[in-house]
This record gives sequence, structure tokens and C-alpha cells, in this order.
Amino acid sequence: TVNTDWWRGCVVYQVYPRSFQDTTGDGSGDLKGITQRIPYIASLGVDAIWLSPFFKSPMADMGYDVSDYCAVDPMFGTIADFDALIDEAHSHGLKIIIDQVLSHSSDRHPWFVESRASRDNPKADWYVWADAKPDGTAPNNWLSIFGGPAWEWDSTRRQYYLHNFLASQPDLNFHNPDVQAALLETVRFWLKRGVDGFRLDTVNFYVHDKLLRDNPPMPPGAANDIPDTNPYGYQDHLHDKTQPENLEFLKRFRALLDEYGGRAAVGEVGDGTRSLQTVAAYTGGGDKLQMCYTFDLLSPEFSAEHVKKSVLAFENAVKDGWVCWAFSNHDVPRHISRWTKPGGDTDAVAKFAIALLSCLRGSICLYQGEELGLEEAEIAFEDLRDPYGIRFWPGFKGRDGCRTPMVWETGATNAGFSRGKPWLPVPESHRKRAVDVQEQEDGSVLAHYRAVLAFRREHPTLAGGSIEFLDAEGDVLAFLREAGNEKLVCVFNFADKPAVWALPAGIGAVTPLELPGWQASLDAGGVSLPALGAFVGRLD
Ligand code: TEU
Repeated sequence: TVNTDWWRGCVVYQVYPRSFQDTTGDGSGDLKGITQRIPYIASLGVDAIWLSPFFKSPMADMGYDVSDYCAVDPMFGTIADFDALIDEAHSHGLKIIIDQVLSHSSDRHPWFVESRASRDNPKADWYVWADAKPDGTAPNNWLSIFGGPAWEWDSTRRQYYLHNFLASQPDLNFHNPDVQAALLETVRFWLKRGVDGFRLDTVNFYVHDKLLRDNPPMPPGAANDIPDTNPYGYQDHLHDKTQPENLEFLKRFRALLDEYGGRAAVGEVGDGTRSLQTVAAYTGGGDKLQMCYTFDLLSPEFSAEHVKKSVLAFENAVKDGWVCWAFSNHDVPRHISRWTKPGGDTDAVAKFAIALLSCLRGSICLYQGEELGLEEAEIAFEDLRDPYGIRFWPGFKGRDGCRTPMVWETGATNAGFSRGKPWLPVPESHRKRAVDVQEQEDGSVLAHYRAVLAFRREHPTLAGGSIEFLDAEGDVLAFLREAGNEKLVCVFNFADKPAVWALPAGIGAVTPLELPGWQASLDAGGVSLPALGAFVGRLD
């Protein structure tokens, strides 16, 4: 029988295609390279692969600017290569989730080329066009996430168009039903090719405020989302993202998935303080998205308190939706670099973090290279590729530090990533952490990832059971996971010194389980944890 609920509690491995494995020597990874490495991905014990965009693109935002939704960019290979990749993944029992960047296209997309040609062509209304104010300035005060106004003047139409990201990423007009239909047809194209799921880029940006109302000023003391100084919350122009227009499209999207069966979607929701309200709306009712992720645990904060607060907030706000937790992805500095204290041991943080992530309720997502304990790379300005980083250097150094190539063989040219010059440098410090080295070492981060993920698989309560936080002091986080008649108590010590977690009164007998990697000890006084220690025990 087919498990149509495979996405519930699954472990996803995110591949950034340009940096995974190059087979042509052009310095950029490709689909053939991913196919070659499928056995490695399967060996980690994950359920699915999320592929960042490999579609035809001028690569202004590294493929998040799509110029043909139904074609593979020649940099990555051919559609036949994609079919081969899916077959290989499926033969290893892995699902394939692809990234869909529907909110905006590239300015080179034929739809936009046509749309910008005149005010009365058939696609004139496919993007968000607006007249200048009488003084010639932009229609309103909306700002782009990548800096500056969210409006770009077009001298042919003599109008402005909206872009939430780069000016070369014009925003599609979701108020136009033809746009929705055209996008859904592109999704169908990939469903027919056998993809199992979708990661929906910036899903809360699809529908803009039709009235084009100005952003209100930022409330005093509110965190500023963009690195340069601005008095407005950039996302406020989205107004209420849970209006019927937003939800209607997601229902149409889901109905399409359900025509094929067993397919799932995870939405990316970065909606500031309203993120959870938005996630609840997008995943509620069973007729929209199955899962969403927010940025809560992709942040610099690393404490028992923060994890508890984030998980509780999600559990309280989102009743029938499902979360996909991640600590790293292609947009944020690698988590061990965010979270290791100066002079601290990054391997210890890597091992602790995967144990914690594996014990969280929901699906989880890993980012390529984290299983090797790779640190954020330092990239010189001359080597930067990320337009967002180039714009805000040096205040913000961009996202290239987590996008450097995978390291496969320590002694090979470019650590086995490419025989040509890699598009981003391979840091020397990464080379000694290559897969071939770590496969020989029992105590390696890689060995630990495999063991912990196996542990999660052996205890389905960890993925799907209920979660309840238990009293704990200071840097200790303790929670109870329960499903059927299994009860597991999970305890984590975030501190760089040992801690003891006193067993709560009346908890009964606790049997330690072989959570790989730690020798936490248990006695009548409680659980004694080393620095960055973790413990899982079964309650009788
Ligand atoms: O990211 C959306 C998003 O909100 C990010 O821009 C985020 O704010 C930023 O990267 C934090 O550093 C998605 C993609 O994941 C990202 O790679 C794209 O650049 C962006 O959409 C535009 O498509």
C-alpha cells in the first residue's frame, strides 16, 4: 500500500544543486551529480530530498528568478537528467520535493517581457503595475526585502511594477485568475513527471494588497527586518495574508495535488510577528497546505527558553497543521556558526542540535553539509555571488557562506566537488571534514547524524507524538513525547557546563534509551547531563 501520509514527521534533506556535485567541470553542480550521490543521501536515513531551484533562470537570485517554470536550466542539465534523478531517488525509497517560486518570476520570463511591452497586451495585467504619484514617485512606500523601494519604473509602459525582492524578480499578479491558472499548469507539469512534493517559496507573498495602501510606520521598538534603516515594516504591505484570496489559491493548489494523490506541500512563511497566524490559516482545514515552516529556529537565538517558546507558540497557534522544523537552510548562516559560543566546540553543537531536532514533533529539514559539521564559510567580497550580500556588504555579508560546495573526498581537487573552478570557493577548513574522512571515524558528526536519525526512525513517537514541556531550570529543556502507550522523556542541556535535571515528582520509573553519543546518567537524583548533553528515556 502507498503511504499517502509520508510527509507527516518525515526527514527532509535540502540539496542546493549548484553546490552539491559537479559532473561537467564547469564549477557548478548539476542534476547528474545529485543522481550520483543519491546513495549517499539515502545512507543518511532521510525520507525526502528538497531540491532548491534548477529551472531555467538568468540566476540573478541563484535560480529563485525563474524564466521558464517547465524547463531545466542548461547549467543543471536536461529534463531527461531530472527524470533519471527522480527514478534513482524513488528506487532508494526517497521522495522528491521541488522548490516552486510562484510569487515572482524573472524579468526575462516571456510573460513579463510581454507584460511590460504595452499597457494593453494580453498579459498587461499579469504583473503588478501602477501609475506614479502626481510628483512622479512610486505608488506607495513599500520596500523590497533586498533593499530600496519595492517599485521599479518602466520607461516603456511609463508605470511602476512591484518586486518584493530584486527588481529583476517582478511580482506576479495573483488577483488575475489567468495567472493562477497558468502557474497551476506549471505545477501540473512536475506532478506528471512524478515529483512527490513542493516547497512553496515565499507563499505569503502571493497576493498583494489590491488597494496598494501605504505601510504603516513600524511600531516603536519593533525589530527591523531589513539591514538598512527604514521606518516601515516591509511586510506590512501584505496586510492580512489570511484573506480569502490567499486561501482560495492554496485550495486550488491542494485540489491539484489531490488529483495525483500522496503529494504534499510545505510553505515558507516569513510574516514577522504574524507568521503563526498565517501558518494556521494556510494549513488549517485539511484543504490547503500540509506543512509550513517559519524562521523561528533559523534565528541566532539558541537557548532552552527560545526553543520552548517557539515550539509552544507553534503548538498553540497551529491546530491541524504540521510544522517542518529546520535549523539551517540556504538563506541563513549555518547553525553551528550561529550557535557555538566563541572558542566553543562546533562538533559538540552539531551533535547536540541534531539530537534536539530529531526529538521535535513535526517534520524536520536538514541542509546539505550540516551532517559534516561544516561551519559558515568566510567569503571575500570579490568572491561573493549573492546579490543581497553584495548590496549590503559589509553590514550584512550575504548568504554565500552557507552555499559553498559539498566536500566529498579530502584529497581530491576541490574536495571532489568539481574538477573545474568552483562557482564559490571550497574553504580549506571544510576539506578536512569531507565525507570520506568522516566515514572512517566512529565519533564523527556524520556517524552521529546517521545514528541519531536511525534512533528517530526507531521511535515514531518522536515524529508524531504529542509534546508537553516539563519543568526545568536554566539551560535545561525537558519535554515529554507520547503516542499510544509509549511515553518518552527528552532532556537537553544547552549549557557549556554539566547540569542535573531533577525528575518531577510522580513521574515513575525512567529507563534510559540508547540515544547515540551521550553518557548522561540517571539516578534517584535525576538525569545528569554533560555540557551540551542530551538524554531520552522511556517512562514505564
Ligand atoms: O526566501 C524568502 C525570504 O524571506 C528570504 O529572502 C529571507 O528573508 C532572507 O534570505 C533571510 O536572509 C526565499 C528564498 O529562500 C530565497 O533564497 C530567495 O532569495 C527569496 O525567497 C526570493 O525568491
